[in-house]
Amino acid sequence: MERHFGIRPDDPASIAGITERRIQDAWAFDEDVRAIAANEEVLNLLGRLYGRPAFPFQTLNFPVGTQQAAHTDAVHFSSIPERFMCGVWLAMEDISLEAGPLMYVPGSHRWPVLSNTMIGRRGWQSELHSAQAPFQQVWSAMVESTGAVSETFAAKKGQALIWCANLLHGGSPQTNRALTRWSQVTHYFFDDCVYYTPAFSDEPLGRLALRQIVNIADGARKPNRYLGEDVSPAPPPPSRKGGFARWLGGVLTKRRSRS
Ligand SMILES: O=C(O)CCC(=O)C(=O)O
Ligand SMILES: [Fe+2]
Repeated sequence: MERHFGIRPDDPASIAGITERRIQDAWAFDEDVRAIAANEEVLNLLGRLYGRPAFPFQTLNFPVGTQQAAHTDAVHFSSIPERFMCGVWLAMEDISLEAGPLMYVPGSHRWPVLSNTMIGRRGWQSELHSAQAPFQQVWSAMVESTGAVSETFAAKKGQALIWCANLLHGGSPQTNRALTRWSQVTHYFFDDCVYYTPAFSDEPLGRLALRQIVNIADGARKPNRYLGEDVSPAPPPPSRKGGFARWLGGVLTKRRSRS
């Protein structure tokens, strides 16, 4: 991992100067990342907490703090029924307060889940540089109006924090640019749900940006299931022009007009 990011542990300039600040889905080529994501104890714990089997579907590895504004993962990854998603953030070293530790807003996981409808925005086939951006102001207003106070997680190596889909979390400011903050986030869904991206969906119109999910633990595809029925779109025909999104739009329109 250090080599991947061009970091030399004894060279603070190599840390301060890194250009790539995260790597997504390193599980596909790094067995350690995959093993952490598929850890049996974590899967068993999540299964007990949520009452459905959990499976990992995405990993993120961070060499340094993200300094991300507080957000929920529920705008990126949601499920039907809602809230069957969580993230597990794992410290890969003792995290200094100056390295920009993870922060979160205790209790915010119980707040309403924001949707495009609630903020007066159309999501379907929209383009965004960040799926979080349209919601940022409302999250800040919710924190202000409730008087909620954020906490930082000054984690020791090996400690983990589970965030529910709707928990506000982010990276606090990194005040020392020479410090690493090695950490891994694994995102989990639970069995027998529909998996989709709310930021690009208009739920009241039935326009769902469905996700094609693979279980990291065994590499198997996880179908989108609604009350036991497989509602996954068939894979796009290879020769068709116009991309997956347009094809998916067609599938959903046909499905709607049949019912
Ligand atoms: O590690 C962080 O600072 C936050 C990461 C995060 O928000 C995420 O992976 O969903
Ligand atoms: Fe997040």
